[in-house]
Amino acid sequence: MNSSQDNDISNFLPAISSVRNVSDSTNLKEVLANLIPKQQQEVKEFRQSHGNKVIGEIVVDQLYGGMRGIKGLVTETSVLDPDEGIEFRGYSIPQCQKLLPKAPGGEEPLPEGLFWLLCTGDVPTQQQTDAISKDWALRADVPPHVVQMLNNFPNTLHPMSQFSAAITAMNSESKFAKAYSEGVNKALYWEYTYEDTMDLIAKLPTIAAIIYRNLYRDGKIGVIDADKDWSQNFTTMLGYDDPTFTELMRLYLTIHSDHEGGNVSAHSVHLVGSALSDPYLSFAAGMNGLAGPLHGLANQEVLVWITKLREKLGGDVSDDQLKEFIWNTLKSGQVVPGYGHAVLRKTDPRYMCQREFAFKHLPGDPLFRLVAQLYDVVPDVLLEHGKAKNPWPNVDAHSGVLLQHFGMTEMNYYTVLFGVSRALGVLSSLIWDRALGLPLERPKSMSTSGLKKLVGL
Ligand code: AMX
Repeated sequence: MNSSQDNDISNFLPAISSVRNVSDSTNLKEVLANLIPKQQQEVKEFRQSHGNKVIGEIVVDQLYGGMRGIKGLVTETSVLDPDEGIEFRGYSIPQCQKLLPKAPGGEEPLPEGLFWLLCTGDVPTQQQTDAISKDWALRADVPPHVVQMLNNFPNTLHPMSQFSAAITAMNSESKFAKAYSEGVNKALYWEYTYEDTMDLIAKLPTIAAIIYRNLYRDGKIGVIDADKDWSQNFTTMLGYDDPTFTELMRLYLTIHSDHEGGNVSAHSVHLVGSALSDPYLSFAAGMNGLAGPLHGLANQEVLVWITKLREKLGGDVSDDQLKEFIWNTLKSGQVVPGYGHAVLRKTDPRYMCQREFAFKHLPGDPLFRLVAQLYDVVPDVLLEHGKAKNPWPNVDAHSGVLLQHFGMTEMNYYTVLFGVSRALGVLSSLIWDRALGLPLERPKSMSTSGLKKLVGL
């Protein structure tokens, strides 16, 4: 059996019924101010008419099993289907690649456009997207105490720890925290959350670039250009001038942004935000979750694992050698990084679009060929192993190999890039959490003896 699913990207492309855009304004805050009362009303009416409706049942195993499948959160920005993968406000990744505005001469979507889509549900115009690029470029400066803190960190401190600490320390700038301390009306929370969100997203590439240049280069970062897009400014600050790398970054920052609300990073941001911790503190919590090896750090783990594989087996490897290496990983009680998923039950479309990018831009790259070969071999081994509910690759199986190709070989750094992107999804969600007045999150927990009583033992 050949395990690889058909890699024709059109398989993931449902019909585009109608492309929505209802506003010409290039001011996102103004657009949101018009949208929010309508959505508040819709939710109010829905709760009044259906608030008591039963939508599921919970079995004991789900409490011990990481709450898989329990419908317990509202997230407006994206929905994850086990078979089709992520939909950003109803649009699949291939649809976003097609519909979202591009940079001049570029083919990949601008993440700024995706952010507009996540916030509003509308595919933005080029002008609306460009307005976000400009706004973020103007907000990109990082306060001196954060720069100083980053410069003082030992180079042994993991980039994700540096990233999270810098984000936490930036809450000195929080407009939400300031307004709250001055007694702002709760109806205005979303506006201050919006301002913090825009400031924070704008500053993340600068923080990420300082960490990269401090750890792996000369400590100096390039200058922001207000006429360039967010990804172009990011790659310039990182010190990369290959336009294809910038295109990769536009795609990368778009596809890693959001994966509905239950994943560890999104859920952490929502949970901490529900205590009205400001967006900086809430986002830092999400980044600490993203730094876990079963979540975002898997992109680093994949490269570490592949590097060990190459050290052991050399460059040209047979399928049988690969199988043996994979079995050894499993027998030693480890997971195969980059494979499996808590929700998805097919190959991750984020993997597929990175594979498409590789076929287009680096078809002969030896590491890409190895990753493609693994796609043919790993699923059968995982199926035979019989544990993983999903034997197919996830987003992290592919991202490192693309970054390596363009010279970003520092695998410890990869999760920081994931984190910069994740901000788009979890912070646009946080704006909506505040707009809809979602309360403090406080689910009920049970002890085993309490559960036993509940089932009649
Ligand atoms: N290799 C080996 N075993 C795996 C596996 C893999 N890639 N994926 C799942 N399994 C195992 C689990 O460890 C579990 O074993 P256990 O019963 O002994 O505890 C069993 O299969 C059932 O797990 P599951 O229900 O299929 O998955 P899950 O929802 O519990 O976990 C995930 C999902 C992603 C953590 C898991 O598939 C995994 O560990 N994958 C490797 C790490 C990885 O790639 N993470 C990145 C995910 C995407 C992301 O968040 N960035």
